[in-house]
Amino acid sequence: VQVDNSHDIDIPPLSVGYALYGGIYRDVWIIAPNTMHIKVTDHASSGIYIHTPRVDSKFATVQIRGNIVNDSPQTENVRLVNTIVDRDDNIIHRIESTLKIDAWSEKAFVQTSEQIANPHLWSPDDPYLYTVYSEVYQNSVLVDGIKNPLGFRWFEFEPEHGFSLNGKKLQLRGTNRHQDYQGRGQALDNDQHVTDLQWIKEMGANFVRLAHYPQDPVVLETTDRLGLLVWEETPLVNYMSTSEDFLQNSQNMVKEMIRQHYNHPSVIVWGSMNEILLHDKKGKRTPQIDDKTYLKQIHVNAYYLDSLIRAEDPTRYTAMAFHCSDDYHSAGLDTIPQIQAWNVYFGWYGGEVDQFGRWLDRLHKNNPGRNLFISEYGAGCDVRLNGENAQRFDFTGNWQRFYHESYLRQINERPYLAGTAIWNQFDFSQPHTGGSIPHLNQKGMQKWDRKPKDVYYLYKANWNTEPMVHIASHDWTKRVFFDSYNTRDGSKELEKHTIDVYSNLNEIELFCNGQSQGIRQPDAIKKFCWKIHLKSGKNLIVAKGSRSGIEYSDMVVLDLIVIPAKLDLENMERNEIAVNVGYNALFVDDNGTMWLPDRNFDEGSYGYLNGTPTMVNKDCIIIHSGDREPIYNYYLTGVNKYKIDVPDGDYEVQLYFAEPQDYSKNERVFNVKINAHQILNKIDLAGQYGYLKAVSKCFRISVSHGTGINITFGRVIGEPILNAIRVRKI
Ligand code: GCB
Repeated sequence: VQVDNSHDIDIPPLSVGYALYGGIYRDVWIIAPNTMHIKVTDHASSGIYIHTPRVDSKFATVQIRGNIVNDSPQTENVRLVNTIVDRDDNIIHRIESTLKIDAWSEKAFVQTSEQIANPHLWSPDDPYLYTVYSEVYQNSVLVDGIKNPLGFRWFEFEPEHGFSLNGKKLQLRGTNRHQDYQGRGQALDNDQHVTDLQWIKEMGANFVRLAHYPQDPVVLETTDRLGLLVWEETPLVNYMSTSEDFLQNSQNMVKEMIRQHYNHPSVIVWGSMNEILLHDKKGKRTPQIDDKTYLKQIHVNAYYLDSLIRAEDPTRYTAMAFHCSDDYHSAGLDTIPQIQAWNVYFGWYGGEVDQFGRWLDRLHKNNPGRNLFISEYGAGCDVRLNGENAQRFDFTGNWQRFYHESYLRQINERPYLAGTAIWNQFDFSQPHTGGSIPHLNQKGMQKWDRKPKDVYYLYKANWNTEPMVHIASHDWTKRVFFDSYNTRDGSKELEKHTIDVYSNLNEIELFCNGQSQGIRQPDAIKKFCWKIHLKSGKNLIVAKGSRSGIEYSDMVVLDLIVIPAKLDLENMERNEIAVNVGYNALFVDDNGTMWLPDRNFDEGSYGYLNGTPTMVNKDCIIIHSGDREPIYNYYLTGVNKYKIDVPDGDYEVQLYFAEPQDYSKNERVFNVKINAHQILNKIDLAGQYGYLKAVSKCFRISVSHGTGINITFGRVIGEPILNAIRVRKI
């Protein structure tokens, strides 16, 4: 068996935002059937299609379709037996028929059961599965057989009231899943697929979107078994080719997906494309597509694919996921699928988090009679970054939590919404993306190695009813406190630190170093908040609550690093201070170096006297940054003076730079002085080192007469910049 994944303009996907590793990474089976067998060549399906023409809580009927193939030179008679058994292997119903099949040919069959009384319904809370054994007998000898899952359930999407399952409203609370694992790429073991879905179930989700491609058979087996409703989709992402071959390949993918996974009761939605208007027909990312001919062809293709899904499987719903662009409306794509779904990132790529609800209400108002769904929302988080003053796109855990807390509130307030899906359950590899860890999409609830981030427990507290308590600071164990805050107003009162707890208990008591910090009740999203004092060094934080007389608790040790009002590096870890210039949060790198947040200069401490904190373009990847990408992601631009008030003595000063603009020689040139010494003369980062190259320069200096370290920047051409600084006492 060979595969070839070279780029082909006629095969989707043409462009994606995730790693497509290629190769054979799933199980490959060689099937050697008897001459009389259930058809094995129908788009790799099981050859048997099961559905339930009628289901309610009292009765159900089952219809079983398929084809039997006679690969022999004689006409043969066969007996076809379909047996439905319950979870305990009790036979519930048996349907038998005989078929006469000509030599070298196949015969289609349809069997319909009688009414089955009191079917045990399938649902996320009670994913009860029956099994259908399909057997072919020739002269009473069993010659072929296969088993398929069967679940009794019915469901509906309704524009004003959302989704209902088995006659009851059910808000679809979901997430998205990519099959990508640290160190494995896409070549996951079955166990890893199963564990992924267990994590999702444990979080309390009842829905998963398998974005952006059909997934391993074990994934669907597991969603059936665990009770996770599924949206599966074909990989038409970002743009399309308008050729006839492309359409045919896309249609073939639709058939393969539906026929292979038709029998899984967990599947409720088939998607055919994702953000198909993100790029123009040449594959260039564009804010808007004006090409009318191209859009017209896309419309035709979208219509064909959606109609094909409806024809292949009228029992499920069709969907398409769009990005926030009016192009979908002007191209008429938004009215094609039965579910109009949107990928929404207000508060991440741009805008404010609370725009989400307002935007959604407008969409709802302008689309009466349409089923609306949020197929993606998310924010990136690198657990090495944290701080009280989180900002959009800073990759801190705090911003990711703030973003999801706000979205969850807004979602809960909109019952017309059928459902939502977090982007993404797990961090995943994404070539060419920037951010604090390049090539990694960090919007996961869990890291690439599956370790849950604090935000995972926000959803668990809200969606899983099993009692739990989580202090939302397991990823934020190092806190920074500037002692200068005390001296400013003369008080010795330490700044207070935020402690948030996610829990589904009615009340929680928090303890810091054995002392109660008070009992709190939850807000609407099951969050409990405290502002407390921490002492310098280690602090034991315990949160406790109870339900039905049983106590539940969580604990974490927080390490408070106090930056003295008067800097004296001899009192600091490793005798050094490192500052992530232009950045708002703390970054602890793999060597344990703590890159402090930047600040305006305070007498006796450190900081900038001027300059503007700036972020590099989100797609930029810094070359030679090692594990220290975060120190190059932000910088001060237009800086003239940076000051670090250390006592007299000898110091090693290291300055870090990376040219953030695609400049060539002589577009940004500056001088740098430390105290009276010119240490860099006409440095030209782009000209000497190149665009986005990590550069660091180290100097030894002596400080005397109480001047501290004064770094001054002299502009020759353009604005001087600085990315980070590290000072060590020697
Ligand atoms: C999207 C895409 C998804 C990306 C995600 C992101 O809208 O559908 O494939 O990974 O945004 O993280 O930007």
